Amino acid sequence: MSNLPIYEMLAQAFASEGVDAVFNLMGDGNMHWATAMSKIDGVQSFHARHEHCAVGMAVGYYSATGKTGVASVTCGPGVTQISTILSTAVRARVPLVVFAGESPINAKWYNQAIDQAPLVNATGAHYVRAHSAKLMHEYVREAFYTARYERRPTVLGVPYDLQKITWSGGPEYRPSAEYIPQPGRTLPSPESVARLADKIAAAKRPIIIGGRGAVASGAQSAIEELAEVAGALLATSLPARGMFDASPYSVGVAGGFASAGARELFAEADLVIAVGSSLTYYTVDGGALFPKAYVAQIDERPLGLRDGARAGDLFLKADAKAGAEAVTAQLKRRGVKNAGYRSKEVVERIKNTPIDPVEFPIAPGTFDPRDVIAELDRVIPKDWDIVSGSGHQSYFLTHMRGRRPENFHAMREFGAIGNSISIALGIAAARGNGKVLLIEGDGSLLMHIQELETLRRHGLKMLIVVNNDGAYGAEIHKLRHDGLDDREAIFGRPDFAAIAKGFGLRGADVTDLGQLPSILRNYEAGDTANIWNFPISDQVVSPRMRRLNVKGHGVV
Ligand SMILES: Cc1ncc(C[n+]2csc(CCOP(=O)(O)OP(=O)(O)O)c2C)c(N)n1
Ligand SMILES: [Mg+2]
Repeated sequence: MSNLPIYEMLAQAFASEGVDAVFNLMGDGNMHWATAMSKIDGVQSFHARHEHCAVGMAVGYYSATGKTGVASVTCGPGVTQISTILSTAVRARVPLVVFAGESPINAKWYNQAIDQAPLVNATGAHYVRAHSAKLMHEYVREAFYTARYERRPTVLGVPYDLQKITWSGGPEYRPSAEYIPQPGRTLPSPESVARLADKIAAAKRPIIIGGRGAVASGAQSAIEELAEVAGALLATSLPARGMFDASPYSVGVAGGFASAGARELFAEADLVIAVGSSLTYYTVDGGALFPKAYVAQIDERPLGLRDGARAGDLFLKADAKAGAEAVTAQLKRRGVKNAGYRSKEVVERIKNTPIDPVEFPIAPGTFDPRDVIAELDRVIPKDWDIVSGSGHQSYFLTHMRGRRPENFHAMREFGAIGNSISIALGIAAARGNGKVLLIEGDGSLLMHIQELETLRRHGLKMLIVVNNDGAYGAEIHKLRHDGLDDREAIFGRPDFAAIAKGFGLRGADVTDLGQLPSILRNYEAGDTANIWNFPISDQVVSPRMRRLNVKGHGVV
């Protein structure tokens, strides 16, 4: 290993961590390392047009593959650019390692020098200052260990003059996997199982919410069996959306985005069991979703206080699958088999209650976004990945049915717009099958429209649907409600078909929803990304927005 420059050795250490894709934007601080990475067999290199998006692509890559996302940026301005996406990744608990240059450690003055660690730490991410040439292996291992074991984004900062000195050699790199404990599934204590079984035996209207932890643990059928014995309805958090879509007892997504029918059923629930879901502010709709319910959690790391609120009354510390199985076994031993909340009448209610019954006037030449989503849901095959954009329009796509949670991507916990194009690009890079659909707002897409060039240059194929209301919809609906002039948030509907063409992609202006099957065939037959522009009404206000407006404040 000797005679290697440190950047080369660092690239090899990253490869030893199993890295097979890197998302970069180069500068002095990372270009040597990025070039060395690109020469390693089996590593694919991508280059974005904004650092935020390089990291966003790495986040998407993780979301599609479950592998640690890896990005690289230069020092100073390269690092200041990524604070929003780091915050987003921290909230979504994404295992992510960002290789960042630092300004030269031996320079007395350097124009791009800033103290990077506090900036990164302010986002909640971990910062590794790699300032000793001797300890470089330890630094890389710490970065991957923290990212993977703690699911915490980590930035590895290496002064770029240090990167160029010769690695003095040392023992072979030992990857983080050798250090990460593998204790197996956590089993619940018998007392906690008995307590929950008591509650279930007495419950008349239980609902189980499955979250990301349930997806990761492969708990779907264990939860479905528990729900059957308990007579429980099924729901999911937003990130686990789709897990129980095949069940007639599934009410879909819990939380602020829940359908009208789901809200009615949750309002009467007397027991809610969260399995592998930490019951965020979003999932419980700020406490408004199930006010009457006793709340139990089955989780590896149960939280009593979540997002400022009490998150449960009873806690089973357990892996989602093992916990659900233990409770089911206990109920069976006791001979419990409840009808609970399950009846023909409830199945009919779930089937027949519209997602949102409220009607709005739709101006000629515009669509009701609910019709756009319903038609997309019908036409887009169920095995595609769906990426949620942001803004007001993101409510509607939540109600697409029949897609696995592994194929649904919503990293929205930080509430930032503009992230989804790069997340979708990372997913498209991982899948390489053209079956990725991003559904985005016009304002959010324009925030990082430059990435259409990345899409084109790397020959990635995906479909972008723009719900184009010609405005910052989230803002106009709030301004209108508060009786203010909405014009400051209205920009007119951008011509996304022309924008797509300008970037060498293909675009379509949808004027009739009947066009979808044929434009989908065109997309499938071609080899470039497509943007479909849907002029949507700015009069349709989502139920979530209507409730936020009534409250006068809330989490977007
Ligand atoms: C980075 C960032 N800037 C500003 C906001 C405030 N904001 C929330 S939603 C929104 C409008 C987004 O517009 P668009 O993508 O067109 O979606 P729409 O609300 O119109 O459906 C804005 C500006 C934010 N959440 N994040
Ligand atoms: Mg908009």
